[in-house]
Amino acid sequence: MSTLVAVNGHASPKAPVRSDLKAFYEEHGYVIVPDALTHAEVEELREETTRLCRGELGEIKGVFPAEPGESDDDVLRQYLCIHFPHKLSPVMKHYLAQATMVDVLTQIIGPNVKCMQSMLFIKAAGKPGQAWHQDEYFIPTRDRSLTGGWIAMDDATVENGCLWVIPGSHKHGILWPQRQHEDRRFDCAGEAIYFPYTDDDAIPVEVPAGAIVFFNGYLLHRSLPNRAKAGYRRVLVNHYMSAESLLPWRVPGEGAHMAIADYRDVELIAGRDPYSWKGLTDLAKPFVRPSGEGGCSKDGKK
Ligand SMILES: O=C(O)CCC(=O)C(=O)O
Repeated sequence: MSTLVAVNGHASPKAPVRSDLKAFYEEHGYVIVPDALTHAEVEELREETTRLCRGELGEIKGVFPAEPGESDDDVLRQYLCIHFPHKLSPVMKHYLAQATMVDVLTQIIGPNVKCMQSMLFIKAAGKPGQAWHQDEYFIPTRDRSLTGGWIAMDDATVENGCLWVIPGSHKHGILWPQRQHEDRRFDCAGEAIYFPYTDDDAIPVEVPAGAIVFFNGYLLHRSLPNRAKAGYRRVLVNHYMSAESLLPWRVPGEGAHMAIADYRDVELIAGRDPYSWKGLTDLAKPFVRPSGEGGCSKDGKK
């Protein structure tokens, strides 16, 4: 059984031993696997992050190719988060199906697992976090199997804007409404409201670089701004689901029939794809998420 330890005054469950992973995840809605990546693997991801932000791997909407003399720090500080980095980077694509990732996902989702999204957070000192939300609000699976795999590329701490979660909040199986907010601590993404918890129910998920945090698509989570004086809180977070479920998300065309709508720009990372007969489509293009530093527009897109 897992024990409770204090993290900055908050009760935070310790990483469970491997055989407890699934039970812990089902109870709390998240689980931490420390040391999932080696130092060399973390370094590889950091270097690839810099290459992506310098525009060296190809076009990303919102990224301006770096000038030859521009320092890596000056480049990295410009971007909060890049969506779909795996579409340009073979390295990021490789980590969608990293060994520990696949091992844990097949325990908590099932034998057949697909990935539909990656997001690369750079989050330099001073950059905002993301308000309370549930990932299934944005990415609807039909069987509630959505799972985030959050790979820490730096030690994530309360000071530099680690993830915060409300343990057990996934169990309601309810998608809470969202509204636009004007809270400058957070980026332009919406904020969940009307859920039966307060900030006091949340715990910080402080993890060392190389850890992976797995979390359920119905779990309420957020991150606060990076309040460190310097440095980054870099994370590659990928989203996964069972390959048995259709994915009515980003489906092109007016009047798509939602009962059979199925986004097919996915990567199978374990097992088999029961819908392989449909083939795959290359739809997603990498883009920079609005940080909200200059304010957000009404549609949340700045
Ligand atoms: O890491 C963060 O700052 C936010 C990540 C997040 O909310 C998510 O992956 O859904």
